[in-house]
Amino acid sequence: MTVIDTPDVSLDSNVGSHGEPTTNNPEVLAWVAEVAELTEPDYIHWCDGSQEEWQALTEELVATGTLIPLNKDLRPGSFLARSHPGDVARVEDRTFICTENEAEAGPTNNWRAPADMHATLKPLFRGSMRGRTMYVVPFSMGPVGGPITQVGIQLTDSPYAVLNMRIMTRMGQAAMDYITPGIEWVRTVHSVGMPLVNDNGDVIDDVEWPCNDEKYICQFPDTLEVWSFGSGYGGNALLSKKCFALRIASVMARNNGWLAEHMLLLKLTNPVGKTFHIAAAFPSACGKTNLAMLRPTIPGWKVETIGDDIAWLRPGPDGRLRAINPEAGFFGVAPGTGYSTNPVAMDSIWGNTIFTNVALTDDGDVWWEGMTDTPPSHLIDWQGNDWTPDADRPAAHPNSRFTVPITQCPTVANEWFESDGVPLDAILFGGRRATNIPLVSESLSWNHGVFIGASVSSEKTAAQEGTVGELRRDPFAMLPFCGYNMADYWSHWLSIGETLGEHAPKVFQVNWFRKGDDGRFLWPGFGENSRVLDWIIRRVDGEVTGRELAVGTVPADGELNLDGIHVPAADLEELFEVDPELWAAECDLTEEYFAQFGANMPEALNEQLAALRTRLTAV
Ligand code: GTP
Ligand code: SPV
Ligand code: MN
Repeated sequence: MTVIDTPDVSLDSNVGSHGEPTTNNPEVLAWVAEVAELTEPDYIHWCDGSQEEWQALTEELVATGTLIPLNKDLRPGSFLARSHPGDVARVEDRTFICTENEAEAGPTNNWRAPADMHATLKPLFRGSMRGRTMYVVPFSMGPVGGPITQVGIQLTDSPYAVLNMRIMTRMGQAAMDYITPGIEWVRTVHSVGMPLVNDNGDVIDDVEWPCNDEKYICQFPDTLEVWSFGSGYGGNALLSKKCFALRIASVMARNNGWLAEHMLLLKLTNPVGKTFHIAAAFPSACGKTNLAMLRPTIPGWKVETIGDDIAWLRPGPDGRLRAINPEAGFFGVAPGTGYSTNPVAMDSIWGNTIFTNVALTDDGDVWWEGMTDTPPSHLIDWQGNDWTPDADRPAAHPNSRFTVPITQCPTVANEWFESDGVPLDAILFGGRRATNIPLVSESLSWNHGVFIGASVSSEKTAAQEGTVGELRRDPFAMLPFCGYNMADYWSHWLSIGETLGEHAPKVFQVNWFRKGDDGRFLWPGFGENSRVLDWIIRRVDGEVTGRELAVGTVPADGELNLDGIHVPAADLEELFEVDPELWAAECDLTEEYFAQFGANMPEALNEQLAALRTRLTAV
């Protein structure tokens, strides 16, 4: 992608379409009119996704101070945004699944009846876009018209969201042209909830990051709708992402025999040129982007990136499970990303990138903890204040992010551009666990794999509001993202396994985050994770046998390639240690966790738990 220098294009010029709709689909026209009548924007801008539109919007946001242009020589075409300090992450306690019955949403989701929620939202959205422009943002999740692709439109009063949507999705006229009568599409509405004219007609000054203390992130799966109010940040505001591609899509998937998952997707080529495809579900900020961009440290292997956050999986005509990444960009965690950990990400963000809540250097570039070993001697921190290394607070917010097109990723796989998806060879479940969970283990069957996915727990991160480090259950890394009853979701996974039969991918559990008593990570992680992928692929290929433990099959002595690194023998042993007592306690907690699902709980998973207990007592 080339960087286009900043010519003088203002929003008044012939960019996108301002008043004039870019579709004659009566359903779209009626819906846009209805939302405009409710929210009362000054103007409606129909986005065409063009470079000129990008140019005009970034210029406007630079003028208002929402975007800070970065040094063109160091980070061309790139911008920094600083959010309101209270609007820095997804707000799970303000996220609702709105279905007729509470049981459909299940015990792990916040639930409201659709009519109730609409009654709550109506007064909030009434006049909420006064003084602002409402952008009509058509987008395609997957190549337009592909067999796994879905389409949607976001209405938003946030030009920052529009710019991010243009990176994160295939946004623009091609998507709008595809949305013709008879095509199913998802309706999403977003307002930052800060009108510029109040009910008395008084004009209010705009701020750099408008948002509202009151936030609602509401999914209506029955009507394929999302309504999001009060936040401009990430998964709260880029409604294609978690709201549509996971919460709404998981329900579409259940109804139509496919799966919408919080998974990275990668293509692996082994030393003899054979290719494999792996999907991996890790909770937020637990290593998906890093694994998707892995640079192998063992010779002969090649990793190419297909996706880093979301995968849609569907049994294909050949009977295998095929997967696409429905997104077109990365919304990646900045802290911890550096040349020593993720050089591919560093090379992706050379330009054309929006940074949110990172620190600004004196020469107009960006910095965050972990980008380099030593920080610059002076920075402007994520809140706009002077910062020096002796400050007792981080310069970048722990959930600061970069938004960048996937096409800038030097390892992007050709398969990303294709619409049929890749056949999966292995599915990985992971989490951030200081104890108990081995570095890698293979499930004993599909159903055991579903049990492993269902019982994942992980330490909380900065990706959501709340206490970092607290251990919580995050089944399939989908706790905040499953649009229906989690136990029914597990049943769906079990039934997909039946459909796939012998074609089902093998299922593994991994954990890069096990710690020694002294608190240090036992496994070097990052590029060295290629050693684990190597073992996984050799299991898929039947080249190695492993050794069976109560919790699954782990590498037998010598099977894990450790050439060229030194992992002390004691650490290696600890990485695979399964303490029967600690695991018995883990089983008790799993039983307690499963109990809340009552009659919805699939019997096959209770059986897996019982079988695990039996295996644990047999050792
Ligand atoms: P979301 O975008 O929130 O879904 O996160 P993600 O799952 O893509 O996580 P990401 O790859 O951005 O990693 C989050 C944090 O974990 C970063 O600070 C990484 O540096 C760190 N991390 C990733 N992989 C490893 C690893 O193998 N070992 C260790 N110790 N840390 C890792
Ligand atoms: C996550 O939290 O899993 C993310 C970031 O990928 S957000 O878009 O905010 O959901
Ligand atoms: Mn994520």
